[in-house]
Amino acid sequence: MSNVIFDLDGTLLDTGGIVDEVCEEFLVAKYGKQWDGRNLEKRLGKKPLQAAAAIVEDYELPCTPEQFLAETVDLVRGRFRNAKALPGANRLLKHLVAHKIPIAIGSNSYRSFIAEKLAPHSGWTENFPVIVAGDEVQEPKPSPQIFLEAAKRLNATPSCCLVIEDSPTGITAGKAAGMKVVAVPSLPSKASRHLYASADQILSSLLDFKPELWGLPPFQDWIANALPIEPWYISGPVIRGFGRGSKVLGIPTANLPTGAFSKQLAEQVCGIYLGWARLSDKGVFKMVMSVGWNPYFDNAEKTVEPWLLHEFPEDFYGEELRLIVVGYIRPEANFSSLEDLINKIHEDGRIAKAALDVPPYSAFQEDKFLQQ
Ligand code: ADP
Ligand code: RBF
Ligand code: MG
Repeated sequence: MSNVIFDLDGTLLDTGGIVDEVCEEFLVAKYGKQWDGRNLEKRLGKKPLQAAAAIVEDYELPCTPEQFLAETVDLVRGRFRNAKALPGANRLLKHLVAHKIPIAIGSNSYRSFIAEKLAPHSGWTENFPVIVAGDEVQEPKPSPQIFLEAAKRLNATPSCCLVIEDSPTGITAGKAAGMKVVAVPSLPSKASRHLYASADQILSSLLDFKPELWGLPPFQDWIANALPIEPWYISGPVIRGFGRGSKVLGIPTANLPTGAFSKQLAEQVCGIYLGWARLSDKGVFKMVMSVGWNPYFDNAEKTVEPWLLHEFPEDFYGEELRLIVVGYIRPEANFSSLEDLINKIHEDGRIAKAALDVPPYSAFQEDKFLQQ
């Protein structure tokens, strides 16, 4: 594989959050209706007018899709600059550019929108000389036209192109173009997994992308079996969790209420992380943490559950816990037995313990946030 074609929205950029924000505000203000983000699959990877039609239908709005789009498009557009790069996007782009791998964007969005979305991100406009937009081809995804045109402009044969996509529509398009396709699904839940079945690989996020599987140069940025990340900081009182950490697994996890940092949490990839914990006046401890939905137990909400790598004589419900999360270990997984899950968590614990002794992870033990 010598070329990579990226979808933009939901793959490199978190624009879904912006659409949600605008729809939430607009539906209440204009129609007194409550946005709940339902039926994302009808909008994901679609052209703007198709997405608008889905919303008009789903919320029974007394307007045409054209009117809805006309009234909301500038609101959404005004917020493009707030769209954040998805976790792992900058890391992957920098890597491919450094190794001179030709890259392109193939998106159903309009050309002018794409330019505005790329602009705030350092290096993105310059690094994508090839962009094929929905308004530059006759048929948008799921037709292969966008990706075939991108290959043409890259001077590449389709079989030498890898597509990275978050939407089922885009996966269909990439396969129809005769390309390899890696999916990073934006649609959550097991229920939508079958929509991604034709992808060559399904990843939880770009953090798990392994270039060498596709004939591309490998990453060399893992340190001590973990990937250093932009640190994130959260805190709160320890609350009761699902009551199974110690009882079922023999591994206690100190649950935190997520309300105070729900937006921050929504942006984080589900997975296993390492970092440092300050517990009330008891001290600073190493920790390994699960972030997500615990697929093995099929929870209904996204939680954070740190296991402090220290023996405590007693429970500490209600005490204040502050966490700095500094490295990523692996995606959340499902397991065929409880024993396999427990073994994996112990392995995560060993990785965290060792990694936190070395830079860059070790330095955060001294972070001001953890001082009393
Ligand atoms: P819950 O489901 O209520 O979170 P757990 O069985 O997961 O219950 O136990 C977690 C509780 O155990 C924590 O809230 C904390 O009070 C206590 N605890 C004791 N040792 C530890 C540890 N090393 N790491 C995390 N929590 C611990
Ligand atoms: N649950 C899962 O369903 N899949 C996992 O891959 C997973 N990994 C974990 C890793 C660590 C380090 C910890 C502390 C927990 C993990 N769990 C995982 C969460 C576990 O299911 C949870 O702590 C218990 O359900 C108690 O709430
Ligand atoms: Mg717990």
